[in-house]
Amino acid sequence: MSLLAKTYTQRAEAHTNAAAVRLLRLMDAKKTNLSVAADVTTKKELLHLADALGPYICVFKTHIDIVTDFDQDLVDQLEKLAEKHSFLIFEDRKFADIGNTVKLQYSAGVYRIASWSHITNAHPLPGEGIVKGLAEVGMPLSRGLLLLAEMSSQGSLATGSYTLEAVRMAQRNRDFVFGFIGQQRMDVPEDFVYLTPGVGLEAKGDGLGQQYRTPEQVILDSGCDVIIVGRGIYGSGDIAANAQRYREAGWNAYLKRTGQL
Ligand code: S5P
Repeated sequence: MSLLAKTYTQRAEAHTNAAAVRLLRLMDAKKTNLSVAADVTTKKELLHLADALGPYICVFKTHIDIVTDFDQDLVDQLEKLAEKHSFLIFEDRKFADIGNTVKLQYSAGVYRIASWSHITNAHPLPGEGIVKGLAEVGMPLSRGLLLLAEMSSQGSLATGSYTLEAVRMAQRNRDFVFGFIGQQRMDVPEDFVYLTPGVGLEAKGDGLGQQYRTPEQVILDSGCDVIIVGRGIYGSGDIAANAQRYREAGWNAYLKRTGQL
């Protein structure tokens, strides 16, 4: 059976990374492959989005360093909401330094990301030491790492041989790296989970280089697994209704892909 015809649950069986197994199982259980990108700047807004959108999502993606009034209580409350609604937390930190530095950025400082974020991501740019450094912190905590193989933004330099090298780096570190931030699935034998930003049902871009595709293009045509949606959900109108629309579009595309619809 081809990888793309398999359900998330079937794919979970072949994964060894704890975060990947949890994610794949909870997507089928909750019937959602939607992740919300909560790019808001106050604790109140962030917690509101997590509670209001929690029922519709598999992953709550944060940029914790944009929250002006960050404190430990925010993290405590976010973890409670993750339990309540059964979603994983993904701090979109995009690490990009040498192994020793990212190890400290991941474990220490004000945010102590590794202590609460199930998933984080890194640019492969500095070379494999970045994965090794993050793994020293993340593996004992059963965390998972995504490599940025491609970006959604116009003019991105992460293309061609850079993207191929990202995949090779992931193949060599499968215990910790379970997938990618990318725009299209690369044809390799290993099962990697693809989380894909740059998703919008209406807008085509944002005037600052962002480029949007539809959930169907992402899940069905490009073979990715999770749609990441930010402003399409919280930008205007009823956020729960918006989330439901994206959830349905993403889920139907997955059902079509796996022959369930
Ligand atoms: O290539 C990328 C990678 C990421 S993680 N392009 C992106 O847009 N992102 C993130 O996805 C970005 O940091 C933001 O949090 C989200 C997209 O938000 P939206 O409002 O454009 O949907």
